[in-house]
Amino acid sequence: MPTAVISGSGLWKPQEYVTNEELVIAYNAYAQRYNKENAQAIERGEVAEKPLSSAEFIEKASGIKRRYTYCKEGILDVDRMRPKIPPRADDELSHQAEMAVRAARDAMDAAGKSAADIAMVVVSCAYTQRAYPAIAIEVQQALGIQGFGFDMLVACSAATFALHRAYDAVAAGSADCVLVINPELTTPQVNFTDRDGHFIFGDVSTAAIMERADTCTSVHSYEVLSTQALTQYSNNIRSNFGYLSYAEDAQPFADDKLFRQNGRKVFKEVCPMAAEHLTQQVEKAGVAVSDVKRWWLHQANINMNELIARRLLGRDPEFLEAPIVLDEYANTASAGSMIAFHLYNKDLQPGDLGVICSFGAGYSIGSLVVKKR
Ligand code: CO8
Repeated sequence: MPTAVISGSGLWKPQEYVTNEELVIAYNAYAQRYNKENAQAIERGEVAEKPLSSAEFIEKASGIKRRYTYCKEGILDVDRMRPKIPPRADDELSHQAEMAVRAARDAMDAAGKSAADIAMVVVSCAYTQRAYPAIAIEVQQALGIQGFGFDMLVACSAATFALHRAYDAVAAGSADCVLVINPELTTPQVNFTDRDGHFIFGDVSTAAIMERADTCTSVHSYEVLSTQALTQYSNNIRSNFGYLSYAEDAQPFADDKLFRQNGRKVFKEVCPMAAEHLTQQVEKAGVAVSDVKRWWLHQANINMNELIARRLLGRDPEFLEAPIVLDEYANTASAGSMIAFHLYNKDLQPGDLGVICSFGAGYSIGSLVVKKR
């Protein structure tokens, strides 16, 4: 069986970003106007008053200071409260394909691969902007890649689960070189009028190349020692957005069609699941937790990551043991652990071990144990 390696990673981030302070000013103005307009119904108990948000709470509860936005326009406009993304014609590169292509080129450069080297393209993320034609096939065409491509949706575990598929393909011999891309365009699904969730997400795109070890020429490459996935059904993170709205005569952009969660429950349930999964995963790879030099964890909440790292290590982690990118990027769905990997892997030495791990909606947990070559 061929050995599979991650031979390059890529990152593209938008130029625009929104700080907590900007977000809170816009949300509070919206909430105060809403409460004024609905004062009598609130008084009668028919409508719930909108509570105010605070930048201090957001940073303390999540570790987030700001988030990149593919399109900032509209998000802070109290008359709109959502991004204003200009539509593109069918014969133009779609927004999400453009994000994907930018990160893909970065990963291909890092791995020293050209379009001719790649056999399979997987676009995997929390949402694709349409069902078909697949974004992966559009990206394939834009990059001039032969072979085949397909899209995958696994919410926050989309990147790790796609890397699993890439590993399987390389190991089985069905593709020698795979391009995995995670164009996370999350802000159109954020309810910016909801105090509990308006601060959580940002937009970004990540990519990685998985190939056979014997074709790898990259300076920084990682042998995949093992992969592991776990899913367990939960309604605690949910979006009902989907194509049935048309037939259900449902409002396609109602609150239940946007991202919503019971964050406290998710925190309590997912932390022990993730810690247990990771312990089993490194055991399966035949290594001890203490041998792992770096944990590239999913980035949803700083307190969550610190708790999981403490459970694993029995002490607080050093920054580089489990790097955090939440302050700058916020939660970027599946891209979080890949941003951490991309920014913090080049200092590792040959033989050093690391783990890439995601956890989130589904619930879903995915991980890969890797060794620097
Ligand atoms: N400002 C001020 N106060 C607030 C705010 C706010 N914005 N929000 C809540 N509060 C208040 C609450 O009302 C509460 O007040 P009280 O104590 O008086 O009742 C108090 O602050 C504490 O509230 P919480 O208990 O809710 O606060 P937490 O400390 O639990 O923090 C978090 C909330 C940050 C949401 C936290 O629970 C969390 O991060 N949980 C983990 C969630 C998680 O990991 N989710 C994964 C989601 S990502 C994913 O799966 C991908 C989905 C697909 C992508 C979607 C793209 C759109």
